[in-house]
Amino acid sequence: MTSHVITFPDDFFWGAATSAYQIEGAWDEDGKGESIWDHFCHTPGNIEDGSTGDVACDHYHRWPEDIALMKELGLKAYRFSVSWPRILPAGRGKVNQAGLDFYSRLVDGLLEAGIEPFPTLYHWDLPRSLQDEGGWAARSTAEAFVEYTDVLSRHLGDRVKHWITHNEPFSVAFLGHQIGEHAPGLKDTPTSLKVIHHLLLSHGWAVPVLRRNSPGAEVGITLVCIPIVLASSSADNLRVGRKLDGQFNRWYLDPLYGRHYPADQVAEHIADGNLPAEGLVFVEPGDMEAIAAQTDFLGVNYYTTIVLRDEVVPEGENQPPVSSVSEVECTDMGWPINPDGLYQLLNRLHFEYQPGKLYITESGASYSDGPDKDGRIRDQRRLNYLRQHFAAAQRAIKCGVPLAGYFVWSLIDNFEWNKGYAQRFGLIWVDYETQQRILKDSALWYKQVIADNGLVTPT
Ligand code: GCO
Repeated sequence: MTSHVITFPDDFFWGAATSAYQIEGAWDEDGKGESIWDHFCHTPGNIEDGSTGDVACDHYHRWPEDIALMKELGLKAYRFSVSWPRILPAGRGKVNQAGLDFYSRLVDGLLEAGIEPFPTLYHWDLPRSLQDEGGWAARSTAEAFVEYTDVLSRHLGDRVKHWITHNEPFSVAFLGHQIGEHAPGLKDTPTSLKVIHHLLLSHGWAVPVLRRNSPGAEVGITLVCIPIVLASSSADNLRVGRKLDGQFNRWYLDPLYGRHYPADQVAEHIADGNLPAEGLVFVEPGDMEAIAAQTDFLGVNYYTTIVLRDEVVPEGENQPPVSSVSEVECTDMGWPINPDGLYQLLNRLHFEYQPGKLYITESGASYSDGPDKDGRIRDQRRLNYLRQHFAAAQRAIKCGVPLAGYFVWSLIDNFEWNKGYAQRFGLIWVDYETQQRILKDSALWYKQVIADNGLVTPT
């Protein structure tokens, strides 16, 4: 096998990502309000290992140590999320100064270390009091989000140059409101459609607020994109693939880029009884224009693809023929590994939607490898995963895709939502008993990639 060296653009943002609830802990400290995730985890039966994010990685107290680790890796950028109930404990109204101060110190600490902060405003921890008023199914939550955006960006807007409004509206809608595996634990597709609309609307309304309070900053949104791999070009496989692509990808991308919700999907939802015959009754005049606000970049979270099997599926059938885990190589999450899917996705997004600039705001793999007897963590599988996906990203750049950065999910092992602490995505190992951090082999390798702004890849 031969190998060759590939390099990245000079100003490429090599980063790592986390989110507030998954790492911070300190769930009720310094005036923080309760979030829907606090409530969800405190309700027995919701989390597979019975754990919570009450302490998590204790990042709320250990952030200086964590920034020192980022510096050691040579990270150029760090994507984190802000906990809305730390800033506005009841979701709107009274501001909690201690919450603002925490993120202010974090941003200053990052800048001092030469690391560009990429905050995400909403990574799923809605203030519980807003859920009591209907959560994202209520239009008033989108209004409250604008208030929160205003408070936060007035405070950090002078120092933050990259803002991400939302993380994965798909997951909020699907996991949280359709299958009930995430907070708030609802199983109600009609409600989830309203939820998506209000999430997207709140994004659109937040864009001008961020532009006003943070002049010159880049503003964007992060979507999880899940390409569908067809098994054949049979009419049935194409039909199923297009439907899934509509559900997972186009329903979010199309409105954000000015194309309204996809008509084929609207028709399906009406046929399935998820929407009334009149269609999208919750869309008010001006909404679609607001959602399509001009942004500076699209953040893409990429982990996996859905691999179809070629089987005839009756119309209206809810379970499409998806390949089983034993048929394809998967990570510990049971997610098929497909670096080529990333290459194709980046090209598709650039070609079809022209978002201007792209960042991979999350990409990574869960493997449970822990310390060997000598204390070293040989997570070769994660390293291979990253190497292959970095190479796919670089191929896309060579094809003209304006990819400007790559954030590995995740900086450290953390609370993986309803899976608890069993799944480990970190470049850095966390011993949850002692809160000790250890750089895994993948982290040491990544450090070298960043230093070289490139890597050696087999051809
Ligand atoms: C997501 C979230 C992360 C997850 C990660 C692994 O994309 O689901 O942004 O919080 O932890 O994706 O599942």
